Amino acid sequence: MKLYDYTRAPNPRRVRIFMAEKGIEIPLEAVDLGTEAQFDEDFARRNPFRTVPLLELDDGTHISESMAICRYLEALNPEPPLFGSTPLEQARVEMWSRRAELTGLLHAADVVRNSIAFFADKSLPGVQGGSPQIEALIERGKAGLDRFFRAFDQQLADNEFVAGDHYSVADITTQVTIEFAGWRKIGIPEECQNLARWYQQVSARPSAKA
Ligand SMILES: N[C@@H](CCC(=O)N[C@@H](CS)C(=O)NCC(=O)O)C(=O)O
Repeated sequence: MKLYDYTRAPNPRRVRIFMAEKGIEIPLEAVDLGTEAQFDEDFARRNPFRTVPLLELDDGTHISESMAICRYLEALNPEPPLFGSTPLEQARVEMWSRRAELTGLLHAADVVRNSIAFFADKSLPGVQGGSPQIEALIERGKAGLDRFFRAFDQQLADNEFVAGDHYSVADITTQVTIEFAGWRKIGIPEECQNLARWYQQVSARPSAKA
């Protein structure tokens, strides 16, 4: 097995944190997004969506999409369960995981990809040129992130972790979203003390170094 990775990018980091939490080691191969290596023919053949992370199995099968990779690894290494144990826990993890991705990570991506010069004309991941930046998405992304911070802060007022009593993939996506928003100096609002407490806690886990 091999994981195509790029250290600075948020999505591969989700998988590396997941692996660290499970104690799984998989050889990493860097795909340098800085030099647009994702568009090289060799990589594009492996993943026509031209994004990382990408998991390559020993028989040549490829799995992309961070959460699909994590689900595969969870099935092979069930302990500790990071997608929930009981049916209710699993539903809660899925709910908060999707909320983190749809109302957090994607807004952070809108802000970053529509404001940094490096992404001019490639504001969409995996698309080489022809996707110009849209300024209005920066403001919409910031407003979305503000709602995300406040909603997750409220959830964390009564819960130790994002999906309830146990650490899960929902925590991983939330953590990476906060880091990604930080690229544009957007931080947790002062009044979101529960979120700040939780962020400090997950950042102190050994997996945060992944
Ligand atoms: N939904 C995908 C998103 C993958 C993605 O967008 N990856 C980024 C790095 S964080 C990428 O490969 N970007 C390629 C590009 O910028 O062209 C996942 O969860 O894996």
